[in-house]
Amino acid sequence: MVILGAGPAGLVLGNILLDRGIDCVVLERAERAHVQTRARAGFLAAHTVRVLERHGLADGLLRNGQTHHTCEFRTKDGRFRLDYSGLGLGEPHTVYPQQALVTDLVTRFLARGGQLRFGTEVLAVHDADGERPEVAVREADGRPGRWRARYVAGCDGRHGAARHSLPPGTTRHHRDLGITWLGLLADAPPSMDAVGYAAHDRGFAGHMARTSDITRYYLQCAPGTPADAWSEERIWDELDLRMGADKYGALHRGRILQRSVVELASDVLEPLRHGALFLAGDAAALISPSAAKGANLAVLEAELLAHGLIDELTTGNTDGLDGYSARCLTHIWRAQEFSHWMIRLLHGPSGTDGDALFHNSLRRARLTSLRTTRSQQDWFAEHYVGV
Ligand code: RFL
Repeated sequence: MVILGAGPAGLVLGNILLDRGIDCVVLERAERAHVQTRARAGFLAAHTVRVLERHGLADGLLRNGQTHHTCEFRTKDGRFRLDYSGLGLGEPHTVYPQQALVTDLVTRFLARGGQLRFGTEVLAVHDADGERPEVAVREADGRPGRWRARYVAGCDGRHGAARHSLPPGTTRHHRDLGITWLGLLADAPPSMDAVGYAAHDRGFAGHMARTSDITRYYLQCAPGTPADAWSEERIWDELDLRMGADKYGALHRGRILQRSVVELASDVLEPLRHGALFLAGDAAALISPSAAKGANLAVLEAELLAHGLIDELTTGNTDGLDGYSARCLTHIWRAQEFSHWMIRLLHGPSGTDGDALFHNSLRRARLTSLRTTRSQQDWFAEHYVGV
């Protein structure tokens, strides 16, 4: 088995397979230090934690993760909180930085004797419909190489080689939302004990804890804004303004450790299987980070794929592999639907023309329903923490 990519999807898959004695190699373009420090997600659903626990991969997050169960919405009408762990499914999030999870998964995979080739760039997957597909790579020393296996798992993310190796006939559902965020990682403790969503006339602002010292913030900016366009002072002033710091307390400021431009987009491929090539995680579907679903879907899909492969390789039962694509796509589309609902809730057109006024009044009505209607709150909580 060849697995492309050492992100959450590839590493969860690799660990589960290795644990069941299935020979696999993980090919990763980046160096180990890079994958173990790449800050991205942080909010893990209870289902994700259960999957990781089931396979002995949750020690670090159970030891160092923090439970989170409240989110707060701020608008010019005021603010309100939802304790989502007391609503819907009754489940909290576990906050554990993705780079810490990836570090745990790498360590565990290597400790189990797994082969993990860092610095190995996959160029293409050939002959996916054949008996032994071929994976063409550029090895760490720059020389060309190739791997052959019974199955190949494309877990190499949104810009990976698996997506570019698909046969004609693959359907791509794509939506560019025309919304841009600055994704910021601040060397500052969280400023509130909740996820904060500010729907402001000047644009969206978000606050998400990562650790007791590090906080992720998002700031909507004009499309095309370069990551370094805003000074740190301007970033903090704008966050204060949109988060209503004058009414609700100033944000804890600190150095901006990392910044990236996040273009909100959705991209789903269908089907997720082409012969012996399977897609999982961001390689299968890209989802905007507004509802914190990407890493959770990646883990869910990795487990489904692992079970399908184990069944096929140990008993010859192909039901899991045959149903893999359809099962994943059901989860993916439900997550996409919720993510789009969140996007429409948190972003609106600027200006005062009739269309902008109409859309923004709808958003206000949606927020009022969420603030006042128990059934709406249950629906929100179920989708917010569910995958
Ligand atoms: P990854 O993590 O991108 O890993 C893919 C790996 O493949 C490697 N690779 C290659 N290797 C060999 N050859 C090639 N040609 C290769 N091309 C790529 C890459 O180096 C990499 O190591 O994909 P995976 O495993 O599918 O995991 C997906 C998640 O990383 C992603 O969905 C989340 O980070 C999304 N996301 C969030 N998800 C959540 O569930 N909760 C969150 O709070 C959350 N916050 C976020 C996020 C994503 C963000 N970015 C990237 C926009 C916040 C941000 C800022």
